[in-house]
Amino acid sequence: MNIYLKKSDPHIAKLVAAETKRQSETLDLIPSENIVSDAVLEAVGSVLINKYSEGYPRKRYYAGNGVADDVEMLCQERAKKLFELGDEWSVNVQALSGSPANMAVYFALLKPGDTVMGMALSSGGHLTHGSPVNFSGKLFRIVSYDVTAKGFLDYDQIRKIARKEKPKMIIAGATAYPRIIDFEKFADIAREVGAFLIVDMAHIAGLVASGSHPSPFSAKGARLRNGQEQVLADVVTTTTHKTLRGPRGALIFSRNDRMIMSKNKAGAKVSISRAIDSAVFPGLQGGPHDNQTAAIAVCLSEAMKPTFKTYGKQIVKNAKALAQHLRKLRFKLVSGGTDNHLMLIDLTNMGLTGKQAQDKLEQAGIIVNRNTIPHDTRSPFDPSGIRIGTPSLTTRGMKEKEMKIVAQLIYETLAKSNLSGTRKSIGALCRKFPIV
Ligand code: DSN
Repeated sequence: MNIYLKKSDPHIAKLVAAETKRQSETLDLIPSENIVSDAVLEAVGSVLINKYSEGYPRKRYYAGNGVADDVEMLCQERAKKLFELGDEWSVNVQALSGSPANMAVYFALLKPGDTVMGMALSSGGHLTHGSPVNFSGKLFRIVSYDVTAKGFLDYDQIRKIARKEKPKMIIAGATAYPRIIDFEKFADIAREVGAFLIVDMAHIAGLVASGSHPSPFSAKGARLRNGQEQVLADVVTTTTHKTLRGPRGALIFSRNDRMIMSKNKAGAKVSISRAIDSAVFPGLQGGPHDNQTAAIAVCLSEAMKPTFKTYGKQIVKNAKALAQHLRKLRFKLVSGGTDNHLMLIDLTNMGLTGKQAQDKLEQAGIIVNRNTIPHDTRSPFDPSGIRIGTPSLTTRGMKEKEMKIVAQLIYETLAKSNLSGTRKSIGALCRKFPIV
């Protein structure tokens, strides 16, 4: 492994080896992380990295882009096929990651100062859903919605806020929400107030692809009078490296049959998709990372295999099993459990802060991230909870039986002061389910 790197830069080679060892010998419960296939790794490390291809397929600014065009078009075709999308949908595969993807949507559809509704960071929303420290909160007028004290979305409350504030854009999606998101209700609210509905499905894309979470694209079975499926979101963004199990990257799906006023040509109209393409390039980025696009295409093809369907369903089964065993061990879970790949543990009854728990778990070999719980009174730097999820352990092949062991190991780590026995058990479990 890494024969050239070892020769030319032993220092970096050593660090890569150390990270490989760390990943192999710890249990990764961070719900936004996963383990990519060797095929994805090879595509990321391929010679496509050498090429500049500013522009879009067949409309590039540099020569020599025949292969880059084929890679990008194949990636687009696979993305649409995976999520079963028709001709009315287009997909941009160039945004470098989730935040630039969301930024492109804001810049395509809105003017600075326009009103946007998104989930508050403290309730589980993402920074780009309107946090005051992010471009979204700095450039736009944000009206955040919260979850209830028990941790659930309250759609009546969201509708009330939308009616009062008349947002131009509503964002549905989260980074720390353990329950199903009702995209039909969000679509209904957005239509009523005349807002664009943007779904950020970064966390759950793999679950949507495997049929383990309702689709944000259309309500299957619900037909409009003209016989078309009921359309939900106008735009769907996602990263490609969480439950979708691909490389770092993003996809922006948008309706090419919805027209808006052009920002570049007074009085002219363009489709949402066209406006988003222009916002990504040349609006925000230069050349796309073609090696990353190729690796996304690989992960999309992997996600079309029947084994991925089984994988997505197992992620949820494992999360439910882990939640059940944690509850038996007296852990308090926000909303009482989970419907998806993650859960939030409220540590307030345990005399521990999120940071203390995160650090102690890391010492034992369990990797989690501290997280605010709804209506947290502590700061995000040392909040009252931790967030855990099952995508990575499920990739390693663990099932419900192992989730009982993992729950017990979390309990022991947080309850005991001498961790040597627990550390050994974690090491043994990791060896039984290797990452490569
Ligand atoms: N940082 C990601 C997460 O961990 O959920 C969100 O972008």
